[in-house]
Amino acid sequence: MVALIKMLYKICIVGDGGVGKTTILHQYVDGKFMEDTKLTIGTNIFLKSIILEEFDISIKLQIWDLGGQKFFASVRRNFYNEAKGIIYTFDLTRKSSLTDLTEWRNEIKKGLKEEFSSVLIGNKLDLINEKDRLINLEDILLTKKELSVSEYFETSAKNNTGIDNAFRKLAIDIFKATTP
Ligand code: G3D
Ligand code: MG
Repeated sequence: MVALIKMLYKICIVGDGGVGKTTILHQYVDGKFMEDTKLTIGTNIFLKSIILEEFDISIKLQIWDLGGQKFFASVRRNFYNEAKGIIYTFDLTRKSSLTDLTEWRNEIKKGLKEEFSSVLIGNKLDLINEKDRLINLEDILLTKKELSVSEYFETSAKNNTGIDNAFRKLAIDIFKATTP
């Protein structure tokens, strides 16, 4: 099937430093687990093309990976301009990274006036033991509601679990939200 329509969507990935944002993007775009990503300073932009067969479209995702350091907040605000989608990311082994997402949402609300689609990712699934989860699912679902994301995904950037699904869902949400 030939993809007829081509789209370009800007997406921003946010969440506290160390949750795995840059590692997720390396895995998603290059198919590699980077053992030592440097602390992201400023912004990285990753490109990834995907085809949504069911809609006959080809989408280029332009994914902005923002430095998590608080002192960049003033610079960061501009980076949300024109974004159509947000990926909120937390670390399944660090509870504060989940609760901090509400602050991330407040920042985005200030910087992004247009409607946007969003999904939630709990990363580092490979590090947790199902029997004694540090963060319980109810708390995650509460945050999911607070952030008004469409879906929650658990991922491992180490094992490449769940990442494709999360981006695909976000792309579909954006397509549906922006196509008349
Ligand atoms: P950030 O971009 O959100 O700041 P990074 O986070 O991508 O720099 O990742 C921070 C650390 O977490 C890195 O380890 C990285 O290898 C690790 N990491 C990211 N995702 C996963 C995952 O799914 N599983 C595991 N086990 N580790 C992960 P270092 O040691 O370089 O700090
Ligand atoms: Mg980073």
